[in-house]
Amino acid sequence: MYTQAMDIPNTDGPTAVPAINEQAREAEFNERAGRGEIVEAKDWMPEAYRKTLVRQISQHAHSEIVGMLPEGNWVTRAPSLKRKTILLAKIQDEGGHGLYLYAAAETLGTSRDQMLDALHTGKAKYSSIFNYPTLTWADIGVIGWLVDGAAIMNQVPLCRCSYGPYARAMVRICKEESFHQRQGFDLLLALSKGSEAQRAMMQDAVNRWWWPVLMMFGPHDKDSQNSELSMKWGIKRISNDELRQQFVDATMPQGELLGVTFPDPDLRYNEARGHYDFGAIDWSEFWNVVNGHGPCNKERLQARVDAWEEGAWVREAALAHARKQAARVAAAAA
Ligand code: FAQ
Repeated sequence: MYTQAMDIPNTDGPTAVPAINEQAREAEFNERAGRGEIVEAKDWMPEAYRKTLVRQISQHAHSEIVGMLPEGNWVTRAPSLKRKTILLAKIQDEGGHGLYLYAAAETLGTSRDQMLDALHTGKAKYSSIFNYPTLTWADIGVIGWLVDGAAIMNQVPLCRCSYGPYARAMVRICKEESFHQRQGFDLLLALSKGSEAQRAMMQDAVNRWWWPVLMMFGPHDKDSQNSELSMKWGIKRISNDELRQQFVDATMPQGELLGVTFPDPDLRYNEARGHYDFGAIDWSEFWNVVNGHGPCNKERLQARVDAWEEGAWVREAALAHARKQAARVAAAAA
């Protein structure tokens, strides 16, 4: 906990005591973060730490709820009742992840309305991956296997993030993501044992999703403007490039089991490095998508705005109900 050694006197009143030098307070914070101590919502924290956490957690929350849309596209067309129930459960989990994350960001003093407004007005980012279309049923398997697989790789270290509410939310999220990854792999395993057309559909989906999935980890470390501070504060524990490499290494044997190839002629095991080498990522595509010009950006944002507007009556009804309940409790107490 960060508060004990930092009992800062109240400086608001007439008996105000001069605040401890900001720099010294920040230095102490940095030292504690460096030791791996956990920061809680009411602890003192530098404004920049609070700001970057709100930035990352709210973007993460937006990614979860926007991420429901590409898969939602296939609920009515799942090939069996079993696959439909699995898909529904997965999509609901993603909605739940968004809620845990919005709640974690709210502990930093930002309201859910503010965060959603930033999403709806296009000011907030969400993961680039959800701006690609789901064209076939195999895309649902590939999202589970590769997109959730990449998400787990990135999110397991976040369970050790220095900010307690975020780290605790991530523990549960990672458990559920693990089910998501397995259901995707299981779906693809079924396709791999199917007809020639089903195997071709799976290969086509891998070809389309592979590069966008590698982009999920963010820009190269040298171009990652937030990494230095996030690593110093223990928000990020492993860099974008290291996580991307871990993901490629873990995925290759799984691809072999499914009998798929990857659309990268430079992808091969490098004995000397003990890792897979892979080709250059097209960063112009990445920034194009991040800046709102991907294949589905407009459609995704519009779907969220429509859901918000069409759900207004539910929020109003819930608030009216809460007010009525509160009035009843107050009347009973009187
Ligand atoms: N898309 O300086 P860095 C999921 C932005 S959840 C869009 O390296 P940072 C589950 C970045 O924000 C997937 N923007 O940034 C699921 C920054 O801009 P800013 C989401 C991106 O924060 C599965 C700028 O580029 N996961 O998949 C992306 O240190 C299936 C420079 O980048 C998380 O959010 C991108 N891919 O590292 C749901 C995990 N990459 O903010 C449904 C938490 C970078 O300065 C279905 N987030 N940018 O304006 C993180 O770990 C980090 O924020 C990174 C980026 C690693 C994403």
